[in-house]
Amino acid sequence: MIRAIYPGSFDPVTLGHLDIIRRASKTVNELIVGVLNNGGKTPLFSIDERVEMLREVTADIPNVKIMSFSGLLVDFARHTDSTLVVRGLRAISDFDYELQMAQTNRKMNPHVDTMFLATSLEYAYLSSTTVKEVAYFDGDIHEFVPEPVVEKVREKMKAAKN
Ligand code: COD
Repeated sequence: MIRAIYPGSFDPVTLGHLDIIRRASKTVNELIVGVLNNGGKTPLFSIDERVEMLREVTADIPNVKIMSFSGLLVDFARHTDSTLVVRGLRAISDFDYELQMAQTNRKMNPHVDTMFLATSLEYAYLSSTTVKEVAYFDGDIHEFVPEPVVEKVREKMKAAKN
């Protein structure tokens, strides 16, 4: 039985994240998408909104569970009895940070390993930050985020500008 965590900010969830979730869910028995509740940056969406959006767009994947977490990822792994962390790699620029994080986590909890999935080519450029920037300037984000998320981002941006 392999239970894995796919951790992130998901502010908001993008098609790149969803692609990693779908592919990872096929390689493990259970995949917990762990949404960080105490990141350094102020998120656009609250923790409840991010969890809710992820639940909506993964509702058709039976072995995926969405949870929020605070504090250290290795403690969340211990708490959920998970032995694997899944991360997506888009470009070489992701690599330094990801390697450092994987090694730090392994040092703190040797029972937790990290598995990297290479981004699908069509999403290699995509990040939550890009989505927010395009939406801020009223650009079309249909190609970037799952359909139910499009309107939610637009509404947030409208509210942020007022
Ligand atoms: N294609 C493929 N993968 C993608 C894409 C894409 N287009 N976009 C993003 N991803 C991947 C990212 O590479 C990442 O693996 C994952 O999806 C989530 O991305 P984000 O940006 O939503 O989340 P991050 O990177 O901000 O998440 C950071 C964590 C929350 C995991 C990290 O800060 C953390 O674990 N914090 C808890 C504190 C802790 O334990 N710190 C010690 C670790 S050193």
